[in-house]
Amino acid sequence: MKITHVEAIPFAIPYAKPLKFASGEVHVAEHVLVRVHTDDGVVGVAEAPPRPFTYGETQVGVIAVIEKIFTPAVIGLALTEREQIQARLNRTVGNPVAKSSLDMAIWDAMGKTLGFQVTELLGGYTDRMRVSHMLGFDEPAAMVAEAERMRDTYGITTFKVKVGRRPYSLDTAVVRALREGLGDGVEMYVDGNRGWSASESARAMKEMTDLGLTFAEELCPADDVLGRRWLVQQIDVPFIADESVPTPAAVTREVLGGSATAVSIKTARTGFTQSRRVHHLAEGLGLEVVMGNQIDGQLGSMCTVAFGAAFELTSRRAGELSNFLDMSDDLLTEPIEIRDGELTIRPGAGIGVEIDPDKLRRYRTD
Ligand code: MUC
Ligand code: MG
Repeated sequence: MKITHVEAIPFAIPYAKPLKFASGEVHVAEHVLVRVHTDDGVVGVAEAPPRPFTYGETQVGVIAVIEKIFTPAVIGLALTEREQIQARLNRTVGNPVAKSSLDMAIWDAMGKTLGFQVTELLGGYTDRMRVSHMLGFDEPAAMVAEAERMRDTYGITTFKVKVGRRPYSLDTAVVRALREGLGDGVEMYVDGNRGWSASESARAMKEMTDLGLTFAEELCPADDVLGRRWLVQQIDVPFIADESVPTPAAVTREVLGGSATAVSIKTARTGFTQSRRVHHLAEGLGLEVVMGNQIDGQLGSMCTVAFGAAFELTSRRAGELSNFLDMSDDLLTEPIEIRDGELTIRPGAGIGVEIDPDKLRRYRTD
């Protein structure tokens, strides 16, 4: 059960369809595969997707902090000493994606050692989640066609629409076209990635009041403190904090400060250990929760569903689990599949996935 060795392996897999949004665009999944080895010969895996435009982390930075700071801090600890591991990781500020990948690989190793799925160890509420698909910037007709393809091929009926462009009419036209094209049977919400000002956001949301949106996410920066509070009071749907809440403390601050009324939990950013804290906080405060997507590959998406399925609150809403479909390939021996609008936990122990050695050889860049 003791950690003997940690690997941080860079890999790059191109996107067949790049994702574009207000704070950036992603053309290649330049991620890091993290493997935690134990003295029993068990290997836990997880994936770190660095997002420089959101947290300032890069692929080389993730590898450097894992190799130089985090690995020496956790070698020799038992997998079960997770709070001790957290305390040691948290001596370093920031680096949420690097910390989370190590935390999740440790949970995977623990599940494999004990013979339980991670979702069982976390809470075991259910074994599946409904899927929400994130639609990146494009022309209205192309975004409607993508949503129709997701609905017809995978049974997905919940869509998160990226907004935050200027003028905002570019985005309100898309949301209107989606509602007209897909009808009232689909659920839609919008995510601005801080692209608009508070007043632009208020005007855009007013223009879309007849479109039946479920949520609005990060329409303007949380750092525009008074503007953001004013906006949250203007609109009549829950306002999701995403990149403004990289830690449980930030959730408390933003929610109690009136800058958010719902929260996105991303396992890529808070792992399993810190995501559990965010979940408990959300439950205690009575917040709605959406399991978000950090533009994860298949391994990251399985981590999201492992966590989301563990609790009633996180499995109530569709989770953002489908953007791996836009990648040209992935690393798993058995690709994950969305069926009837749902993603299901794999039966095996841990996160329930295996890395294909040939694919890793093909895509690793070290
Ligand atoms: C999202 O929900 O914002 C885009 C940027 C990022 O940090 O995550 C993605 C999705
Ligand atoms: Mg977001």
